[in-house]
Amino acid sequence: MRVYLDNNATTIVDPQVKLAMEPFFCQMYGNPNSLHDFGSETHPYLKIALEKIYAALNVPKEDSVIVTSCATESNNWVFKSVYFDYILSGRKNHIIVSEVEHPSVIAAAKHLESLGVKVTYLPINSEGIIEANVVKDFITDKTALVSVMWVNNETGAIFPVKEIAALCKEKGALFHTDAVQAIGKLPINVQDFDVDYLTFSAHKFHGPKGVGGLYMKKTKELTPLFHGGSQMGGYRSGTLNVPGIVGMGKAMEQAVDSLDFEIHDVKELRDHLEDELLKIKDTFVVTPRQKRVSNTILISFRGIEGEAMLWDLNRAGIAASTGSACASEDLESNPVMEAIGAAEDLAHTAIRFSLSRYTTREEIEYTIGVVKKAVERLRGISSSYAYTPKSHKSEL
Ligand code: 7TS
Repeated sequence: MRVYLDNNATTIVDPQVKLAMEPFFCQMYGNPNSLHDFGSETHPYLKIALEKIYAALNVPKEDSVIVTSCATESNNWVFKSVYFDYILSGRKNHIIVSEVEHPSVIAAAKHLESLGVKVTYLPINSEGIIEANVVKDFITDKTALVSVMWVNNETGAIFPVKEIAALCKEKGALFHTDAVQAIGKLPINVQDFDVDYLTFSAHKFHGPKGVGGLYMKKTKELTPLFHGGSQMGGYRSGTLNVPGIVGMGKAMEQAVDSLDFEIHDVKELRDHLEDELLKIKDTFVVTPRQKRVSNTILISFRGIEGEAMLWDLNRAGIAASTGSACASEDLESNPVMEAIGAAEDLAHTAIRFSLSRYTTREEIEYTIGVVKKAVERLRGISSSYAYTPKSHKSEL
């Protein structure tokens, strides 16, 4: 059996999304900017796709949705443009990010730091959550940008972005949220709070890879990173990825339509998996279920290296993760486990299971059986588990 439980890394393309994209490879392949019919016949489809995205996020007509190549691009764009627009001009000199952002935010922030920008990395609490109040301790009149993800990709923890956005508004700072892991898992309404920029990526919600987006409020601006043509209102030049945009529109529409299923049915499967895994002794989950999206579990099995567990799971056909795939070639501890100050031996033991609307009960039952066997085998050969003093076994 092959079981895919790494949906926070990427998802299967929904067959209907694939179907919607197909005509734009070999039939309607014209460049939308060309004047002939090959080009202009793509326009209605692009319009419909963008309308679906506007509707899914409740974007008002006057605000912008700019299609990019991925979330990494959208995130980098916000940071680098804020540097050009607000920091280089001397208006502001400070940005705030959470310490558990995706590397495309952390690395962009560190790059700005190397250019002399003051950067604050907000700490998470022992449940893996950013508390809105901590922003108050650091935000000043000199803060250009606050960037806090909506949902953490490792734990599934939901961060209080609406409260943080309100604090930013009070202080005159821009607010950006990386909503990559929130789309299709939480209702998203950009008119519901003071968000200036919001990042998303199609391949995280059953759309194609290589296409993402950035929402931008009408009163805000960003310096383009790519100069060249007039595409995307001049904000992002380059020939439009027509199949990608059509696919992302369809996937976004489906993400909204299947929200109820995700919140109830996927949750039921996730909870069952979690209940069964927590019956194994010396296992820990950091973030309480009610503070997480419905598809994710980050669980530690004391005494077992995450990579060793992944190896056993992979041999049994199961895909899970020890952390962001962007870092998974290094034997590094999980960044969230490190951030909450988990003991070194536990930080290395975290495994992320992330489900999707395609996950079946049969797959979950199979996974439970495989994990139980793997824990037994790996603890049997683990010197660290054998020597862990009993008194430490129930503490993080
Ligand atoms: N932001 C978040 C919150 C993410 O989870 C990811 C990918 C990205 C940005 C980057 O997205 P992309 O469109 O540029 O690919 N996260 C993961 C993960 O958790 N495991 O593998 C990739």
